[in-house]
Amino acid sequence: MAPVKIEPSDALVIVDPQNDFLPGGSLAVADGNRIFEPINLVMPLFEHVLATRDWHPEDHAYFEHNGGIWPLHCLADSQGAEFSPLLDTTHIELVMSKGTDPDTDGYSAFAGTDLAEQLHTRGVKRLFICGLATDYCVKMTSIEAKHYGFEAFVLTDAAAAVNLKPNDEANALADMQGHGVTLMSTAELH
Ligand code: VGL
Ligand code: ZN
Repeated sequence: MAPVKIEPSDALVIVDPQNDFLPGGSLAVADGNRIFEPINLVMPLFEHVLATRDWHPEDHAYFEHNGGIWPLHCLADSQGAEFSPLLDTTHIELVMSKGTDPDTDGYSAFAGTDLAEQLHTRGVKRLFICGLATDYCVKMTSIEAKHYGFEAFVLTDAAAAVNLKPNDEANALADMQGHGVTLMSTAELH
């Protein structure tokens, strides 16, 4: 696609750049660490930088020990829920916790949070979404962003997938495009 010029009404949204989703973590994305170089590089270009964090209670319904599909991860206040030391946090103006309700999956950063309101208050119109994981929280956040009236772009070099099944990433990318989300690389941002 053509280069995209970053405007003051744009926001970078970094989804769940947390230890548990990275090598050594309990729900590790194999190549997750590759996202940090492009993220740290583009962060200073944005007027608004927000991050989300998966922030679960131990009784969350989707944990394996409660009959769900996920190993225990991102327990609120645990080391695994901390941001990766590879992330430059100096430009982040707001951190949203999500997944705090034990009965909803909380994949979308808009689920159970006031993210839409926070963005509207700041006059934000377009979201450039990156982080972890492409096939869950990045996907659901970008699709829901459209529902809330934002233009949504996913920075594919700055996002990585869990890939429980080998095609999950490709399917997620197609799904996002089908919902009007634009896929692009950080190299196309100016
Ligand atoms: C996520 C699975 C479970 C994510 C969070 O951040 O994409 N995936 N919880
Ligand atoms: Zn989670």
